[in-house]
Amino acid sequence: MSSKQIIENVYEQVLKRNPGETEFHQAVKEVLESLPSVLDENPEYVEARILERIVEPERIIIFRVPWTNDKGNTQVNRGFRVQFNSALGPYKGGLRFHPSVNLGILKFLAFEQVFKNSLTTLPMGGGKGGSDFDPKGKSDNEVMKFCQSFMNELFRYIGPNTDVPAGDIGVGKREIGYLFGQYKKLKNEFTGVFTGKGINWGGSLIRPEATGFGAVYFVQEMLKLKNETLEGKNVVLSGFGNVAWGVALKITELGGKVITLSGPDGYIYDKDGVKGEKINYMLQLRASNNDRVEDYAKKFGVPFYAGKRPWEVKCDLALPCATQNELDINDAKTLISNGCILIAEISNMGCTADAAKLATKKIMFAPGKAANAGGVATSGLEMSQNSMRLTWTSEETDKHLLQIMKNIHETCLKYGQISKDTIDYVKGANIGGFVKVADAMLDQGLV
Ligand code: NDP
Ligand code: 2IT
Repeated sequence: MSSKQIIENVYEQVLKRNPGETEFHQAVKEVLESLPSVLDENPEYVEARILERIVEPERIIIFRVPWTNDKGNTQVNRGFRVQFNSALGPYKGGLRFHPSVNLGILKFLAFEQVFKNSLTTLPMGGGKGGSDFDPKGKSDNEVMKFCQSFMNELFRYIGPNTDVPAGDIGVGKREIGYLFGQYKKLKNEFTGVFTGKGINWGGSLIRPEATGFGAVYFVQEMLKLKNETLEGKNVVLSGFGNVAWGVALKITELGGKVITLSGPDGYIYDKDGVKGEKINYMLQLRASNNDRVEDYAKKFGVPFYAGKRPWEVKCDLALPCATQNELDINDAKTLISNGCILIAEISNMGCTADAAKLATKKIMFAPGKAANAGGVATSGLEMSQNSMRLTWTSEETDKHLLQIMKNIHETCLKYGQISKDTIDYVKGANIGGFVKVADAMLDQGLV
């Protein structure tokens, strides 16, 4: 059977076994499509059924999360942890609290995480979890109650050598604090079971900034290949959360100008650039739990476009930083015809498959599993510091982060250079991430 046929069969099986999980299908398809040449060169992967095994999570935990709101009413949410692959290390990946969360979304995120974590070269397997809990409008006390109940079940399945969660959409330092506190109480252990912890109780400097900083370092490497820099570039961002904040800081520091931010309500356009106190204000916006970016427009007197996405704004670089499939083929066409030279996914799977393919062909395109790996890489550095029971300076951590992002870029070139001028970063990241996991699975036998 040809490699292409093997891949098609595996994909058919994924569709059959995981009905309705469209985001998971999309993520699997994108990885499988990168692999024909790898299977041709490595028949041992076919023999050992690596593809069939790698698309199947090792374990999924689904649980009830009951809690009481401030009025004393009982609420019930659903909690999840997808422990996808532990060939390279303990399961590692964030928790997402958002009303849109379902099993298919968490499986796509956990699957992506397996290859992303492999690309970092640090010893981490892949996992993801979360809940359909909606933090919007909840009091601190309600968030704490929810987190404690969530941990009352999850604590059985995680640990510093088993599974190490972190943040993602709707889970930041506050939530990690409540989750960690409850874990500590239940286990009577102070260990590095979470990353993204507060700085004075085991967290790493630079972790809050790391996803954004790392992504900008990656973009810098891409631009270097075209003899370009960030200096003077107009950058369109979506989102206004933790990741968008880190990107805005680093782009501004390196001489670029961030001209948009967006939320579920629409986008703001700031022709002078989101800089200085405006970047700090992003943190307030996020912490307000209001889901609104319009407040920025009111505060700084800039235009707000209700119900619209920022991709219609003319720019040099477009960086989706909010959520999956937030930039589609029409957005990509608009960006390209407006002169955009680079799209990098900083949210996980920020672009639809056809948008990513078009951008790879016409301009430069980076997939999330490469571009946003700096967040989890710095989580890996936090784990190292916890194991050694010491802390590194910002400079030291940032230096490691920069080097890791450069290495990931090199890996993408190694496996993704398809002609002198064209690099298929999707292919490069998928193959680079896959081979390490596949080899480790071969070494460890049929488990
Ligand atoms: P935050 O919760 O801090 O911010 C998320 C942003 O995305 C908010 O602006 C949020 O608005 C918006 N958003 C979320 N869901 C939707 C939706 N369905 N429609 C429109 N907007 C939405 O999360 P992060 O900044 O941490 O995460 C942003 C992206 O980066 C995610 O894709 C995440 O997976 C990815 N990522 C995060 C890493 C990290 O370390 N935190 C690491 C690597 C990737 P609102 O919530 O108000 O709807
Ligand atoms: O998508 C991601 O890589 C994250 N949300 C960060 C995961 C982590 O374990 O730091």
